[in-house]
Amino acid sequence: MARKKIALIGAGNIGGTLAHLALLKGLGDVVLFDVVEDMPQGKALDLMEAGPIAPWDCQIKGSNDYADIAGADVIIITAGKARTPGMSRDDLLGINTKIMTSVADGIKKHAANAFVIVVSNPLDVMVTLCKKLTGFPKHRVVGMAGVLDSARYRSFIALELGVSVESVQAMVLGGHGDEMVPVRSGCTVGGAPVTRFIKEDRLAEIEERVRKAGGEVVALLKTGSAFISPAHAAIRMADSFLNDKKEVLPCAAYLDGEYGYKGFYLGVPVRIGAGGVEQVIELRLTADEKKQLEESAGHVRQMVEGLV
Ligand code: TXD
Repeated sequence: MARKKIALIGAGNIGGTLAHLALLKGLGDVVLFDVVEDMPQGKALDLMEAGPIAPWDCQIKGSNDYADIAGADVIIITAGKARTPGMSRDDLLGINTKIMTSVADGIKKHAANAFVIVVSNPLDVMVTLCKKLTGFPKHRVVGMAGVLDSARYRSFIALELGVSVESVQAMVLGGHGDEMVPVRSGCTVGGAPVTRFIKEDRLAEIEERVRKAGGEVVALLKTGSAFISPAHAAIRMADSFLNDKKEVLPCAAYLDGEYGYKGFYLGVPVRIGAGGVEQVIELRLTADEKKQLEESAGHVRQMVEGLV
């Protein structure tokens, strides 16, 4: 069976890490695209030369020509500016809107049947813009945020309790911003509710750290934002699509009435398989979680109003 084809639009910190992970997991052949001349070709050559050692046989090509993404099964978009200290994700709106416009044009022309995972910030706006500009159906355009935010929630709970991260299940819904919604009522440790192990006020502190976790990394790195964990998150989504795993993952998905919202993207649990976003899963939320989700949805709606 011919190998799948993965096109990475943006060969920066996350893009380069995505290429590495895709090859390590044998997900398919990789095209690493960027507008910067030669840089993707250099990263691709370095990765190719790791093949005999790793080992992997999937091919990787660096490119500055959209024609090279032709026939891609999945596209992961990280093209755009990243935050530096003092910036909010929303501060990236202007420049990254211009970048997304050029990216959407390229993928529409050369890979019109691909499943598209958007990573660029401000995520909820960029994924909305990508769908609008490509005209792709809602099941083939999704945003990566909730898998990362939920992993942060799980990491901090596991750290607090000294347990394996694999024993902690949790989801973060809503927009990828300070209003994101850690779903405490669904957070479990070894299958038991987290509230059996951690007091409410301490849980609130941990959840606030989750909301600000991106900024915490930016403040420490000083020259950019997190890139290894976002890459793992996007690859998890691509893997579920390419291998029809039907994982239920929190992602920015287009809502058509689910959770009472319609016509824009919001972080909700979805089933990802060969059909892309195959289903939006509606969780039963507490009254407080519903209120938080409403506030988050309000911020996203405000950001996406007036988009093309
Ligand atoms: O959870 C999430 N969704 C977020 C997303 C988690 C972390 C980072 N988040 C955002 O991803 C971040 O705020 C940025 O908007 C993107 C990419 O972050 P990364 O850290 O990879 O940024 P880099 O290293 O600056 O890489 C961006 C690349 C860079 O090589 C540019 O040359 C390229 O994007 N770029 C373009 N590629 C294609 N086409 C165009 N027009 C273009 N413009 C810049």
